[in-house]
Amino acid sequence: MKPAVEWRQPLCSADNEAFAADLHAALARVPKAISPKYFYDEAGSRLFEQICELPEYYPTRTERALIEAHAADMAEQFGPGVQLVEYGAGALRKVRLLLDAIPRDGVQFVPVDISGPHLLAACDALAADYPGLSIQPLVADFTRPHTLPPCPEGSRRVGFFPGSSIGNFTPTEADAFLRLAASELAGGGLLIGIDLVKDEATLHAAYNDAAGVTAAFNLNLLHRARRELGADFPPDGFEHLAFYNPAYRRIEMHLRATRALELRVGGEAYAFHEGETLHTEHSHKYTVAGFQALAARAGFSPGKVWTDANGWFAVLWLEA
Ligand code: AVI
Repeated sequence: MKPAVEWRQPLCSADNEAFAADLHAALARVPKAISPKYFYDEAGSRLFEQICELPEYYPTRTERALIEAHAADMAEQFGPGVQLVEYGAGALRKVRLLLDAIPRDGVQFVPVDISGPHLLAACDALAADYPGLSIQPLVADFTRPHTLPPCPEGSRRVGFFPGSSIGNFTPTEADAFLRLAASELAGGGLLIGIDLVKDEATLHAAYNDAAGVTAAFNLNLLHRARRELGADFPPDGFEHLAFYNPAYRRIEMHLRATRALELRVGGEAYAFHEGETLHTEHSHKYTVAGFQALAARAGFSPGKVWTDANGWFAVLWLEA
């Protein structure tokens, strides 16, 4: 069967080169640390989708329920014509709830994601379910300079950044992203989901699920390095580690060496001592006021806030 949309393009070798360069830098630094963006190859994106359905992983279902309950109110903030830019678009599930609340002819949808095949498959599915919707996917790292399609005349450009993905940025990266977003969304706004500070047990369980899916997601980074770069990380040489660091209000994920290791990546040798970790992700938890202050420094004015009854998650409207 013919695909609903024909914008497929192969990922370029630059993706592999960037991964190789960043992995070398990650293994050479002390302590060893790499950007979590490399989790999201096709296998990693699939594992992340499974995480979102886990009973322990509350952010996805809590945010989904918030958007479901308040989509019309959220869409009202956008105005009548909108170019909706979803940053780190993934499976395009949550945006459907918003799209259902906006007249189809009043929206151009621009999903931006680094994982090309995954994004394009999600766009096919969206196009099939929303005939007539204008979709302009962009395969790009949205944290780096990129060019959005021009905003249709009479429309406001609105960003959508759900899932508390901003929590995976360092404070410096979050500030840089918000500044970039404030500038490209000027005259419009940003609808953003943030995970809130809460009790440690709930947080710990969310990143140490009983089924081991989060562990597989974390370890997939090493499988990816083996597959794409020929790195010789031994399969049993690392284990998943995730804990809440209250000083930084963040969950930290690491890959911990189960024994002393010597390994090679593309001709370079690296050593791990037993227990040494490669820091793979941090997931910052915010307060609403703290996040609004961060956004204000980047050029946004605070708008409406929607939170659940437990106060676990918040969706914020920010005017750019
Ligand atoms: C994508 N991001 C918001 C997730 C999070 O909760 O920080 C990634 C994740 N890592 C482990 N589980 C989920």
